[in-house]
Amino acid sequence: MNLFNKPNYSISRIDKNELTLKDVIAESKDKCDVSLAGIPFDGATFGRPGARYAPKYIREHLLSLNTYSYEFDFDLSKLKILDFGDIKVSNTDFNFTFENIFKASKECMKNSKLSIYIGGDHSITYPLVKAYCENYGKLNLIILDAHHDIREINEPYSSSGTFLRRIIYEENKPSYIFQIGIRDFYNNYYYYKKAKDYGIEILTVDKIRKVGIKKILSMTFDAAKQSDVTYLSIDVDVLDMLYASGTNSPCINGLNSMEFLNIIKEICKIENLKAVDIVELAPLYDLNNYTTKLISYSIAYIIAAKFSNNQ
Ligand SMILES: [Mn+2]
Repeated sequence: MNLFNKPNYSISRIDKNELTLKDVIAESKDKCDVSLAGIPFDGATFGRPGARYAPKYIREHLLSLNTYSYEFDFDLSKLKILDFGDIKVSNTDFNFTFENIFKASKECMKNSKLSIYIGGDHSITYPLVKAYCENYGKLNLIILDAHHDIREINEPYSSSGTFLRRIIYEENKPSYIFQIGIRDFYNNYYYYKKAKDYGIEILTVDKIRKVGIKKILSMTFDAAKQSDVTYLSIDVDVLDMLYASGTNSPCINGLNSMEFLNIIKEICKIENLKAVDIVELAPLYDLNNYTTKLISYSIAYIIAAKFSNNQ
């Protein structure tokens, strides 16, 4: 069975001298440097759904970006970037969805050096991390998020605030877990203690600012050295709500766009970084598409940071 739906988007060109990402995206399922896959699932959202529209909105913005980065002196057209399309999901059927994500991600990881998954709500990270643990072994999980997401699992109802607990309950679970960008007043002490008990390394926004990005992220490098693969999961609400209105649960006192990109740049230095997911972008709440634009830019930035030698 084909696990993907073909994406459709319309991007118009105004200048024939401009090379955009759309021009360099390949569609054949060959070996490639970067694979992209959308996961339009928000069936687990508790609150404001709408992350199912993110892959469509992000493609429109991402693929209309130009390919050159001054910062990295690198042109993305040097790479083979493949769009697998959207993984087939059902917003009312968790089992079908998670199974499809699990299987489809194996196709992406097999065919590319770096896979970028565009969610969807945060529940999609559960089948993805499970697939990477199974395929690679020791996994180093780095999460950018305002929240712990380790609520009790209460079947059959589930919210996206449970994804990490699902991951931890698996037999094949990550060896290291970092939560970067955790916020005051949006989490409670009970889950903070639980997160500590689970061995999660918690890096609050305050701590990041006090210690500094480079220094604080050195512990993720040490964990990566002890691991077979590193997986980065980005919840859009790690950004301050002034930069990210387009999300289920916007929170104040988060990262600004420069801090966000600097953290990403550091993490992209990790050699065994093989997967990135970006979740919880809800375009219908997004003021003037600002969040969508920032996230699309950050995807291009991740690719340039990862594949250039100019860090
Ligand atoms: Mn969150």
